[in-house]
Amino acid sequence: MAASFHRQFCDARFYAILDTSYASPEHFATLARTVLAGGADVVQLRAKGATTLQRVEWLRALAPICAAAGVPLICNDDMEAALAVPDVGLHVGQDDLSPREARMVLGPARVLGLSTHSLAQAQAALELGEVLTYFAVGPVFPTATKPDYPAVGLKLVGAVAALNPVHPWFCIGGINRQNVAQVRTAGGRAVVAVSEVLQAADPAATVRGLREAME
Ligand code: 3NM
Repeated sequence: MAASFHRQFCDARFYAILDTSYASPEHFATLARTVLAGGADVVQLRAKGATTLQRVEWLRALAPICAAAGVPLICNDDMEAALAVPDVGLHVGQDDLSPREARMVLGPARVLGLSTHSLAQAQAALELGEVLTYFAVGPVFPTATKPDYPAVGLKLVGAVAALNPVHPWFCIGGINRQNVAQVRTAGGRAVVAVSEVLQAADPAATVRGLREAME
């Protein structure tokens, strides 16, 4: 399933998230172009508290920009919004729709990602095989973007790397230009960063720096 994305996600080093907690949706199109110019390999829309209708509107604006760059566009935690826009993938958390249910509804062709927060959850993700396109591991460091989740630390990054996951996987949570090298050294292969990029004076250069640190 979604096999056509496997290689692309394996090659991905930086996954950008456009998050309404840090940026106004009116700036999303410009921001998408900026993070793509910096080399973002994946773009996600994360709009907690927005309506499906709003997410669909924002996804529709982002879709042609991401498509022109050949970069997958993912919607966080809203199946209905994802399905409303051609080729948009879905990211689910542990408390959302189960990955198997999500895959059944989403169909075989679209990207499906899952958040994991422990070794057991990462192992369970691996057992999902082709149901999943990728998974994320975090929060690696404490983060104001997901304040209710305790940091899992670099030790979990090392433990997941030791599993030799067949799925592409991303480290997320509190990752910045200062600590990204530690993520790489611990065995991380690709990263996601939200606040570091969206609060940067130069988001494109920040993406470039984070991406290069993972190459
Ligand atoms: N998911 P920042 S951590 C959205 O562990 C999100 O699943 C996480 O934002 C997880 O780069 C996180 O600003 C926050 O820390 C990432």
